[in-house]
Amino acid sequence: MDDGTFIDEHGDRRLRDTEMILPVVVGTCAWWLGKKASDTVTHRWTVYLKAANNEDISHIVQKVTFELHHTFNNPHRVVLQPPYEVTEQGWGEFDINITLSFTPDSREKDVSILHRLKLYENESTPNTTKKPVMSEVYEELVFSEPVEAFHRRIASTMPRPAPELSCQPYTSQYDEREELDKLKECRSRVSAMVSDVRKDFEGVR
Ligand code: SLL
Repeated sequence: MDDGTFIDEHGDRRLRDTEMILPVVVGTCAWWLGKKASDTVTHRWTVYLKAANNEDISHIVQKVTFELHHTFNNPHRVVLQPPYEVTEQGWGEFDINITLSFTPDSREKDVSILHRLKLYENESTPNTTKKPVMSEVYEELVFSEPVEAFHRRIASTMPRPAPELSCQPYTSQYDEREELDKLKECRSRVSAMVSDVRKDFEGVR
């Protein structure tokens, strides 16, 4: 009888035609040090990864690795427990590679997200020590046809709030519904563009 599962090539039972979506936010939060700033230390900043709804995801995520610029001591920072964040001091903006590793029972491959540390607002906005410069991106991690046992374990775990990030008061609230609507609108705009291009192309043939 078809119970909606199948056995993959490694012998794991998986859920057919099922997607598990984990909405996350990666961000940086940077404080200008003002009078305390020196040439090499102008800012204190934090890079972080969190669930978009601020829930604890330590039952899904085994570790988060933040790859800093090589000018930092030990640039490869591994965080095993939430809050998933690294705080540092420095002078320059750079791309941070953030790698998520999932719990072994998920059988999921690591996922990497590149995020740029932002220290400055646009040219017309002066530096201030009153509030940090934020840069956040919402991402949806998709587990397609997840391992059944992993899916069951996640579904039966009581949700609980994650420990607070050091810049929690400045992070945005993400409404999942709203983000999904935005994604849907982008997709339909892209498909409209594709069909326009196709029509133009057919016109010149
Ligand atoms: C830039 N491409 O030129 C970038 C590099 C590197 C920032 C930025 C290190 C601080 C320390 C630091 O802030 N590096 O020495 O501990 O703008």
